[in-house]
Amino acid sequence: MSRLIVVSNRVSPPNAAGEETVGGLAMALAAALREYSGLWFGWSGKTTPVFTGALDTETVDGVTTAVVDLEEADLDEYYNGYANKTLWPLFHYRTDLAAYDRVYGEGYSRVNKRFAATLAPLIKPDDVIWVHDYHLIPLGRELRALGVKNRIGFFLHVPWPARQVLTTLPGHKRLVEAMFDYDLVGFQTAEYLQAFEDYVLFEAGGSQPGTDRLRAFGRTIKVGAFPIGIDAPEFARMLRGVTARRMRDLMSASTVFRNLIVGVDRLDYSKGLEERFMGFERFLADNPDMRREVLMLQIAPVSRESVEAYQEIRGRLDALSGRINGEYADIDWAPFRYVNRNYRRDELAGIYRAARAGLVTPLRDGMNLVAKEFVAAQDPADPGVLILSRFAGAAGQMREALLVNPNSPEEIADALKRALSMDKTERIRRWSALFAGVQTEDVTAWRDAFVGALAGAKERRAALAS
Ligand code: ADQ
Repeated sequence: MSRLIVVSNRVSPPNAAGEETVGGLAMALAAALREYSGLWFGWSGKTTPVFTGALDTETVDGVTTAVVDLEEADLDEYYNGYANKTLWPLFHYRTDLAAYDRVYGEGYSRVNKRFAATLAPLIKPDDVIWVHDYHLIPLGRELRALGVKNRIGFFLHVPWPARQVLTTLPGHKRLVEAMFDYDLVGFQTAEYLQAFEDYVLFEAGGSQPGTDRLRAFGRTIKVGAFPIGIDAPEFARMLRGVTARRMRDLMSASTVFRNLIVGVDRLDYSKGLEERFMGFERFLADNPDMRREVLMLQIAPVSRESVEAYQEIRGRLDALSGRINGEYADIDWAPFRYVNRNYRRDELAGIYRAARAGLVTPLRDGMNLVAKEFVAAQDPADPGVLILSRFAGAAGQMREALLVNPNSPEEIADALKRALSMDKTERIRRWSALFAGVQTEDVTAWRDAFVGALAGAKERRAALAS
């Protein structure tokens, strides 16, 4: 079996797998690599005055991580700049927040060149390379420029926007052209894949030589939809552990006689938190008889704090949560708990299990793993109800959730009422179908589907000749 090289912006240290807190992408990749004895390459998360390309490597359980420091300017222009101020908002349909600055674009291309130059000497002829996410779209192109002939695949974790949105990005064609240096390009859902095809056919003047092939810029690539899942066996193991059980008991004790509604997200404007808070407020206003029977817990650790849009949304959420409790709290009860810290993954598992309803209402989301974790954590004999945004990638697979338009506080309020009034038979029926999907379409299935498709992608040279 060929060695798998995974490249992503951030790399989680090998000993962070398991219960420690790491992001959705990092957890998925750690799980994906475990069976491959592969190499995981990316940024260390640290900065250095001058870029040296010095690698810090570590091998644990057969997985080698190799990380490199970046310069301060790289952090500003590539990570906080082009990745998080330009591409992230744009790919999440927030053209109002997207900043276009040539300096950011230059930083993005410089860092991708630096990553390529640092990685290239580590690549052996049979290695298969798998590049992840919007930070690294041009990496394949830079590796090709250095003569790397290996199979290289790219997977986008976030949504691919509609052509009309993407074309607001200066230099959009260059970005898409770079994707044609991969052998396989994967998206989370058929909808994002379709949006990509639409761009290639109608903006780039390309063609579709086969159902899973696209041709443009003089090259043919393989494309596909590969919905990511959670590490289901690992999650089940955590749920049986003492920390998860203790957390569930703690939550149950602190919500006695009340139904717990839970939301867990990074504090990000794409997650629909303002609309969600207003949806809960609306529910309290519309349902005086149910008011004192509920408690909502929103966990939202702050992220990307150096980007202004994140500071602004934080202020607005603080104000909204204060307003809800100010309006509805009583001397012995407050309806809303809003917490800005991280929890261990096994603690989260226990929190999900104690909840009667899970509110997962992003305005846009590539997939959303919290929806899947919530389902995986439920008690089969008395499961909670998942309320899910129709604009999360997960909605395509999780049709038995209560699907809502996350822009509408009224729809969220109605769905909450429905979830909290739902009889056990219906809850079990919906949950069983959701759980079956979460179990089978898990992270291992995702990895195998992508790596299998990449192995089956035609040799690059053959593709060029076709
Ligand atoms: P994210 O935007 O990070 O990921 P998501 O898929 O929901 O979104 O993953 C978040 C992960 O972080 C979950 O595993 C969750 O348990 C964890 N998490 C969230 N809040 C936490 C907290 N307070 N403490 C501890 N852990 C917390 C991106 C895309 C998604 C896509 C993933 C994977 O934006 O659409 O699903 O990558 O492809």
